[in-house]
Amino acid sequence: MRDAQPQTIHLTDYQQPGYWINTTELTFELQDDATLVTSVLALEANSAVDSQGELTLHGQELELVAVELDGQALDASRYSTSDESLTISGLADQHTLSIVTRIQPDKNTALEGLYRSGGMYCTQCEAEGFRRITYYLDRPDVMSVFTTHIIADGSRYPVMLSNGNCVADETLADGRRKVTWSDPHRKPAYLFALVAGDLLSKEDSFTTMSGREVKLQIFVEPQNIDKTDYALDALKRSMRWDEETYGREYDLDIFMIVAVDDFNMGAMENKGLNIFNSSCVLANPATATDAAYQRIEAIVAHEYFHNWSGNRVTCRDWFQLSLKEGFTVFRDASFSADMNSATVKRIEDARLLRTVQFAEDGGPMAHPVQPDSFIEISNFYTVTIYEKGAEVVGMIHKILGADGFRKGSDLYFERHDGQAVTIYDFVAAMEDANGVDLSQFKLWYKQAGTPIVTAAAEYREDEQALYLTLHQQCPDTPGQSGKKPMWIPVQLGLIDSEGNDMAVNVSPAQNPQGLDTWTNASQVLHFTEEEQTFVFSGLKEQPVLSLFRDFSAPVKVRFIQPEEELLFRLQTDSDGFNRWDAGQQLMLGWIQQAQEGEFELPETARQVLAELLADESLDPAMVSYLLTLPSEAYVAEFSDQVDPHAIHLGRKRVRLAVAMALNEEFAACYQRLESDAEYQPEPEQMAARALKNLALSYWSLASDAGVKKAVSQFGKTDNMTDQMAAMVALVNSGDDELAPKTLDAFYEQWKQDPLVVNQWLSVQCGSSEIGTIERVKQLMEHEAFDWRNPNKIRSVLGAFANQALCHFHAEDGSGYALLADAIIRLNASNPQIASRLITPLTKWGRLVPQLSEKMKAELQRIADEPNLSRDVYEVVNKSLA
Ligand code: B3K
Ligand code: ZN
Repeated sequence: MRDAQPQTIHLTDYQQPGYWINTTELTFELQDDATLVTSVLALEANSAVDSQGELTLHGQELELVAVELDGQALDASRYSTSDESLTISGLADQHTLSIVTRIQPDKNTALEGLYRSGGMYCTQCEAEGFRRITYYLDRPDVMSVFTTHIIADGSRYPVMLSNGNCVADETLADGRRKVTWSDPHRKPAYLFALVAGDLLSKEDSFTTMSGREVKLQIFVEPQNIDKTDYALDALKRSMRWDEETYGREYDLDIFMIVAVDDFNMGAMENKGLNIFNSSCVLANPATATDAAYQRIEAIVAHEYFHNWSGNRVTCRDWFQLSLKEGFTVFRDASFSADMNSATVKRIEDARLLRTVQFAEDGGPMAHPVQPDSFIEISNFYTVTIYEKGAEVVGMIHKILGADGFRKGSDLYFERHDGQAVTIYDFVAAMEDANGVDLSQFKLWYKQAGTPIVTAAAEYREDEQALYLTLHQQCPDTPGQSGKKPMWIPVQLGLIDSEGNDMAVNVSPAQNPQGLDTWTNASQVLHFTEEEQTFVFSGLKEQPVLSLFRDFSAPVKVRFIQPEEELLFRLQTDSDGFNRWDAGQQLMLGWIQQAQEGEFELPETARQVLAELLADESLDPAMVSYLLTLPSEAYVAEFSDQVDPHAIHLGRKRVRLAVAMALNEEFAACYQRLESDAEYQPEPEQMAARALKNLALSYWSLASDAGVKKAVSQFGKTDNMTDQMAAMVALVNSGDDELAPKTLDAFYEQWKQDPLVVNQWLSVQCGSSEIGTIERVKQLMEHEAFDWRNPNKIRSVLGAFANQALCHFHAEDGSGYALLADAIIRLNASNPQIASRLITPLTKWGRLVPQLSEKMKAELQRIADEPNLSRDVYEVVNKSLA
């Protein structure tokens, strides 16, 4: 909690530290009332900086017990403390500094630093949690070799883990157990981890490409031991993939994952000891949906990949966060694309960008991929840093091609292994390995906001040529105006009347700097000026244009294409992503139309959708996306002024119209895909289930036969994917008896399993049918709810505010008030979670006036609270500015 006005930290103020910490030896004595931490640091002055013998270490909520310098108690005149620091003066170039602190893991509800989750101790140090353990230079450019001793009652904490390898395990004279871990790799403190608990582990092994055997272990609470197989399998596939794709192998003898229930985010890449939110690692067929399996696969891969992109090469400062996060998300996305359907992965990425990242980029918290300033770094673990950052890396990949990109990443790892570097070091490696100048491209890292690309095409029959004029403009964002044109890779295709891609000649020559990217296989235009006209010649007929294939740049596209061209592309575009995109544009038009009055599905569209449903040659997962309407949040992002109730109504009408018009087709599709095969979490089965359950959701909306089928699927299935899909269909059927009956039955069946109960909470709170304010309030009083557990808060309040939009935006403002009350409460206990929950309230600027004012008033009410955490203070004040 702050006592003065929170300070803004600027990238331009970066300075190297005055001292390095060569080694760090930590001893944790875990006791019931408190934990004693002794830290012994080998300090060495940084010759590049004149520190005048003064060293300021970070610290937060610490009780200082003792300070010794070179074995002697330090005189009180030589040091001073504040709420957030310990300053020592009169230092020479080299010292051994020992510090003893006492901390209270039991009382730590912020879930940063060392805390208790259920019966176990665990840590979360990124970004600045280590300073809640001991006084330290808690900044990523200070890298040290860590040794960790853990002393505790061995019968209560049979498992005691830290980074690296276990080098000693002894019993002390007083009967306590002491375990020692040593990590040979230098690392910043944010990668430190400790776990102690009564845990079981599932073990496996992996032989690296150079023939070293690595022990793999997943630690869980005993009741979860049957939920570890999939994560272990995903881990091995990730390890192999990183060897094959990037030539990188693992570098310790052991790799451990620990599942904990109370965790602020998904998972954490601590060196050799990843700590996971249990929802992102535990799965078995009965309790986890296909979506959960895929999330687990992606997050296990993401954290593993950080071992190179993040740990071996880390960030110089937190403004460089996207160096590791953007690159690592790009890597995990490529992995998921390789493991499953690349088209579907791209669709999911684009959906996230368009609904969440574009909203952030267009709102009060907009910031560049490399921010210039922040108040609280925890607020910058955003979709912009992660997902837009990954898109920026993806554009480098598109510009350089796969081989060029690999040359660049090889050079990057070779140059910077063991270092803490900047985003521009990454770009420089890409440039140097390929002899390309990416100066203009780097604007993607510095300019916030989503560029808008307007396209106009004219076919000149006499010349047999298509003139394509592109114009780009990037809107102003807080603190940034007058943006420069960016280098935008535009992947495109020209489609003939048969639906085939045409061979293309383009002028002016589009190979800047000798880049060989314009080929008929990979048609990437380099659009670098504010306005540019490209001429495609030798076209015997007027083509249908397919722009930004594969979502080749994170931009908004303004290109008006008639309905029949969109339908044609939905049927024929050779690029699966753009097939989906054409369909979404079409459906968006329907939803907008249906906001004005009743809607009937046009017959031509009905036929195309029917053909897609029946076409067994297509990937069913892709078809299920082709037939999914844009979400309300997606539609909102495509509206100038947002009226959530009109959007809800329009979408509901279109959904019902599609369901009615294709009732038989959905029934037939469902029946074709029904299967008795034993559940496996593998791509082919998952794809079939996705389409089958999509068919069920429409079928149950329009006919009793569909509802009956949902009831029977709910009752007899061996897997959560089908059970959950049936439950969602029944909850949303509008049947006042069936919905509560199904929910009660589900809770009775699963009340012992917290992860399943969270899904149960989230289905209700996120439902536009039943996720009313009253229900959310009831569920916050339910035995299944717990204010200390972030997963529960997300399942209830996150689902409500982000999905049940017609209730969240209740006309009287009560939805906003409910959320604001929760934020105020959580501000005191868990500022990070409180701050995350503000996002839905930051969107007041684009809402219809009557709602906008009510939302803003709730933000103001939060701002007026005393004792706001830095986290909440920053988001609320920037949103009101
Ligand atoms: N690096 C962590 C995120 C830490 C968040 C700190 N507030 C997980 C990840 O991106 O892999
Ligand atoms: Zn990450």
